[in-house]
Amino acid sequence: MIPPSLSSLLIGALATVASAAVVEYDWDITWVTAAPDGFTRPVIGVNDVWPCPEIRAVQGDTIRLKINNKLGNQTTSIHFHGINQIGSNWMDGPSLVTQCPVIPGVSFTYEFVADTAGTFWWHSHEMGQYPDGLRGPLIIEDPNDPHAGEYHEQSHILGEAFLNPNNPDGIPPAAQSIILNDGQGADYAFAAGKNYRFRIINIAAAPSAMIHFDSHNMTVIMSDVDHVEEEEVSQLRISPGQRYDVIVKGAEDDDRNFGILVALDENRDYSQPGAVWGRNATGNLIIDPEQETSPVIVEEWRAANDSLFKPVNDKAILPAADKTMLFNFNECTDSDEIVRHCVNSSYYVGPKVPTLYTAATTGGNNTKEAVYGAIHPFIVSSGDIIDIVVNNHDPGVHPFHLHGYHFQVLTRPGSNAGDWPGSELASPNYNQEPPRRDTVDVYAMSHAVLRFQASNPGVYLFHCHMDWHVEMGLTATIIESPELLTDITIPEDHLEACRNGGYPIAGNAAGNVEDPLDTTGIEYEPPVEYTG
Ligand SMILES: *[C@@H]1O[C@H](CO)[C@@H](O)[C@H](O)[C@H]1NC(C)=O
Ligand SMILES: *[C@@H]1O[C@H](CO)[C@@H](O)[C@H](O)[C@H]1NC(C)=O
Ligand SMILES: *[C@@H]1O[C@H](CO)[C@@H](O)[C@H](O)[C@H]1NC(C)=O
Ligand SMILES: *[C@@H]1O[C@H](CO)[C@@H](O)[C@H](O)[C@H]1NC(C)=O
Ligand SMILES: *[C@@H]1O[C@H](CO)[C@@H](O)[C@H](O)[C@H]1NC(C)=O
Ligand SMILES: *[C@@H]1O[C@H](CO)[C@@H](O)[C@H](O)[C@H]1NC(C)=O
Ligand SMILES: [Cu+2]
Repeated sequence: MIPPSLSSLLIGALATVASAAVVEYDWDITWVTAAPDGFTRPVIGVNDVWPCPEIRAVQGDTIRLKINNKLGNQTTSIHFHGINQIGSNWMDGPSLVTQCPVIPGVSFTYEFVADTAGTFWWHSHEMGQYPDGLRGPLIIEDPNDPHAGEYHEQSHILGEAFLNPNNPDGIPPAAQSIILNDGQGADYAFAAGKNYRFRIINIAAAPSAMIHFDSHNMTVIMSDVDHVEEEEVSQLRISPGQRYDVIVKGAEDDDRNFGILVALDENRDYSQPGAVWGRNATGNLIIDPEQETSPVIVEEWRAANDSLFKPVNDKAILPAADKTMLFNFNECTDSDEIVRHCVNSSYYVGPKVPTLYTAATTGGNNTKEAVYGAIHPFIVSSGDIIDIVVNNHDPGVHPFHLHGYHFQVLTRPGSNAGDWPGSELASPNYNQEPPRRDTVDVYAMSHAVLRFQASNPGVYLFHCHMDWHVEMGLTATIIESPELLTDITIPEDHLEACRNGGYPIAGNAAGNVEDPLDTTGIEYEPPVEYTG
């Protein structure tokens, strides 16, 4: 049974929507051969087609997506990035967190309410798989869009790095090329004086992108799915997982075609003077198809500071935290001398039982960290105000993503600001009207403080969204009100997916039901053989 507090939340949400529809998709997940950057390779598509389709619904609709794994040789799962899954945590998607991996030959259905409007995306949340192509936009239209009528048409642009999955040295691969809108370049019909809304999504595996429209500013209206006060900017930096909705107005009295420059900064500190990013690609705003577009010149990359955007709704900073999750990120090595990414000196190692199922089946022991194994469990209660403090001890910029919530960014200094000095020293400088988002850059040798109020019992990953770093262990798990998870109902086809794959569905991280406090069999070291 769904705990009463959850059902009333869900019913409340549904009751406010007049004409909610069910939007259904039935997808075969298949290998396809494609050449998005001119280089032919196998990619993972849907119904034998790649690029993968967009999911689109209206706020309040129910999205029902059935996937049939026809890959033959890989397991899969789908995450809906930015969707909070209120009352439906088991639909969140990450493998061995809220579900079992879906093995070849098996079908699995996701169903959730599209309760928030904005620009989301969906992607595989299974072993570094989305860089092979299994990802796409998820757009939820707002029936009461405050910007309705202000722009001419909707389109999206995807800044994406296309990566080589062959990686014998275990070094995170560097991007080999950029693809825009799943091809070489992104062209848009454009006209002077008209406004266009762009939904920009970075679905890359690792690199962040700088974006600049030649001779045009962008008016930012949303960061991730949160409305921000309109802000005119010339350059944006967008890291994997992040989205921006912007309006671009065609310049009057200028009928040239204009380039859109997307340059990968590879997560180095772009604020160094004179930085040039050689891996770049252009799209085009086409006014006259007969004309050439002149090259885009950027003198200096100086992206807008997204921690200064102003929220439109729920402006005030939440009250002081009840609990602080410290997340110290260091590079480290495992017992096989393989480089890992550590949280508090240890790396995430996946359990045998999905963490949500462990919480649901270990009774009163589900409030003890020991039952969860090497997942960096952090147990909180619904109602608690939580601060996540990331101390980044790495010389690169890393984008951190939280499942299930859009947090307030209280402080996010630039590079070399050092560790968080503690609440007493830091809190007087917190932004009193902090912007919210679900993926935030944490700068090199610096920190960030992120705040949210727990309100939806479940299991939530917090991880770097550079997909290779997830594989290297850079993940923690927030477990909210486990005592309310003991009687959740997991859909039968989700349990069937576990049985089909030979995964246990109950007990501690090793599947021990009799004695959940016995940690025998829990893995604390990653498998030597990487099977992704
Ligand atoms: C799985 O099949 C695809 C398509 O035939 C192939 O490219 C890939 O290398 C195979 N192996 C693994 C481990 O994915
Ligand atoms: C873009 O906005 C800046 C202020 O943020 C302004 O100085 C500049 O003139 C604008 N450029 C264009 C092309 O509108
Ligand atoms: C884009 O890349 C080219 C080389 O491919 C480089 O010459 C140019 O400076 C880059 N542009 C920017 C603005 O970084
Ligand atoms: C990291 O360690 C600190 C104690 O040093 C602890 O308070 C915090 O909860 C740990 N964080 C995680 C994610 O386990
Ligand atoms: C953004 O603005 C904040 C607040 O003024 C500042 O601390 C930070 O260094 C700025 N730059 C970056 C990259 O966040
Ligand atoms: C925790 O598990 C142990 C067995 O390992 C059992 O004896 C104990 O009753 C359980 N505690 C709770 C609170 O359920
Ligand atoms: Cu990272």
